[in-house]
Amino acid sequence: MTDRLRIAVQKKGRLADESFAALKKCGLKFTVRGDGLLARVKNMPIDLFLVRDDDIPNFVASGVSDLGIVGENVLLEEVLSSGGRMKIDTERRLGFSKCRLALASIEKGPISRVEDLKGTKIATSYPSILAKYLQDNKIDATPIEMKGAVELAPRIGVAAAICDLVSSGATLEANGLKAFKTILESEAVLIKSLETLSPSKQDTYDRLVSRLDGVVRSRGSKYIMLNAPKSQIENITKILPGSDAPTIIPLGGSDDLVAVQAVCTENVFWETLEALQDHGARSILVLPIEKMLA
Ligand code: PRT
Ligand code: ZN
Repeated sequence: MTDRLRIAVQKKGRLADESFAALKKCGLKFTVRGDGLLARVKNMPIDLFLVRDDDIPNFVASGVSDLGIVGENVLLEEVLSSGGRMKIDTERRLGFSKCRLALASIEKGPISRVEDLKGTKIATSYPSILAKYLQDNKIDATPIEMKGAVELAPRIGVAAAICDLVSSGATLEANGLKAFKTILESEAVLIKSLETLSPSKQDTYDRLVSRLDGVVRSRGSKYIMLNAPKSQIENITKILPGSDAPTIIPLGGSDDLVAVQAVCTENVFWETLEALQDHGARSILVLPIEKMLA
């Protein structure tokens, strides 16, 4: 029935697994099968449309889907290439599939700065984003659209530079290329159609988004427990990454030691634990957080 909330997600690829994982962490139960276009969520009135990522913005803009999960790079490219006609709300940044769209050229070649691009051809799968960047920065260069294998363009003489997604940088390096300018930092976002949701869909949407917020917040968050001398509490609180008000509990049989417990919203590195130890913290435990609800 039409009252099921419809979400467009990538069927297969770099975005798909993490999109499915995020939805599953929100408690949605579903199975993705072979080449089906639809996955029905069993325990909530939600249907997932399984499509190519490039189709997601259009599915949402046209109202075929109420929501979508897509990379900002694809969203911006589709919106720009529609000449601004495509209208979509971006509801949330989801914190996964992070990458950057960067300009790169042959390492130790003649192009190592944006100014060197004048009069060149630049191969990219993101011609609209690149054209806008060139226009905004008054650079006279020509985007050459390639659907794939962009990193091969300089070697085969198709273009002097490329504008492509980078995450670890290994692909650039393997092709003798070096990034010299990031033009977009991207991550997965939740997008929404401008159409008003029916009250029952709105209710499903509100529950889903509140859970998604919890999933995003708990990602990378840790629960820290430790014992510490009372006199060091102020120093210890300063060291705990991204935590505001730790819980402090007296320890039975000790006037001097207290137990400190805190949610840390940033990564807890070994260096942090060592600094805590230097301030007298002992029995330090770092635990993963599975869910968080405000
Ligand atoms: O079939 P469909 O059209 O759905 O998928 P697709 O082939 O267009 O996209 P896919 O699955 O490759 O990527 C989906 C989304 O994942 C992208 O739109 C980005 O938002 C995000 N993402 C995150 C990435 C990367 N990281 C990434 N590294 N997408 C692509 N890459 C490629 C990049 O193009 C380059 O070829 O990986 C290579 C670089 O990686 P490193 O680690 O070597 O730097
Ligand atoms: Zn794609």
